[in-house]
Amino acid sequence: MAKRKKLTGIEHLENKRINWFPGHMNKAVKEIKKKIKSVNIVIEVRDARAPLASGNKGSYSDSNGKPYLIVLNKTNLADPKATALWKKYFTEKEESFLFINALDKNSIKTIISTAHNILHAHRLKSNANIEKKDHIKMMILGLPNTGKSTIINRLAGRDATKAAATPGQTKTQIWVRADSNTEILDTPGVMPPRIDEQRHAMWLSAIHAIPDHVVTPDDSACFIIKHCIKNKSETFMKQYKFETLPEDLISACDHIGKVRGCLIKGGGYDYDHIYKIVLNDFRKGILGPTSFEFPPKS
Ligand SMILES: Nc1nc2c(ncn2[C@@H]2O[C@H](COP(=O)(O)OP(=O)(O)OP(=O)(O)O)[C@@H](O)[C@H]2O)c(=O)[nH]1
Ligand SMILES: [Mg+2]
Repeated sequence: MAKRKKLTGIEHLENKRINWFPGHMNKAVKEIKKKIKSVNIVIEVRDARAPLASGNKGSYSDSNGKPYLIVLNKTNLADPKATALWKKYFTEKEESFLFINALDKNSIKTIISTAHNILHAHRLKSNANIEKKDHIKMMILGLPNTGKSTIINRLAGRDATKAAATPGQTKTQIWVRADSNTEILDTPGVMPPRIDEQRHAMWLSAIHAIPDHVVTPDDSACFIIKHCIKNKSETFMKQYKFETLPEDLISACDHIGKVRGCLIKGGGYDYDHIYKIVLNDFRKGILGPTSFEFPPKS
């Protein structure tokens, strides 16, 4: 039997150091730490496709004992099997968590009631007779593009804070009244100061928490294609009309170029165009629900 060809073209990524922590994030962290004292509960929004890699709890360690709720957003883009495992994981870790899809009305409703319940349980620890607090102030924080502002707008029922598909939309903190009893502070997305594992950087780039210019669209798109091939993704094959699973990255790119008509004058394929198509399709969920990260075994 012929030996299977090795995927070529992106091995260099294994050794590539990717970090993105521009100056404004440093400022954002300082402002978060200042304001955290005046809120009742902190909500950290993560991406359900990478529940630990898209977390940044360590950067806000000054949240000194504030009730903390982890909201894992974009479940509609994540692999449901992985999400089920993650639910078990967070339950075992005794973390307060919610898996949601901010674009779904029913899913979003649970955030405010859960936050009220967590806060009440927290207050009961210091006073068993304390009454439930009517009016609460919540702070929403997390990595860029995880859906913080979208969640706030959906909870408020209006476009109170800017939300869009590229990371770094929210530049300054903004208070939004979601209902008569709930005020929410939107904050700019903040990356962890260091990304130790470079595959995490690739995941964060694929889900667009890191802007394309940092990792480059070429590397991100190639990473996604390689991931789809490795996982024998049928949705990927169907989307780009592959009859059999491509053997390597280059033949996969050429095939996508052919079926999508990404040709350049004089022959050959327009790879920039191919990468753009793959990135857009992946981020819209067209290449199927994908989870990059699974709970650690131990
Ligand atoms: N598919 C899907 N898309 C979502 C969901 N939540 C948010 N989005 C999209 O994700 C993109 C980013 O949303 P934002 O709300 O601006 O994200 P953010 O966390 O405020 O981003 P920064 O302000 O840059 O830190 C937008 O295009 C939203 O429509 C979700 O649950 N599912
Ligand atoms: Mg925002």
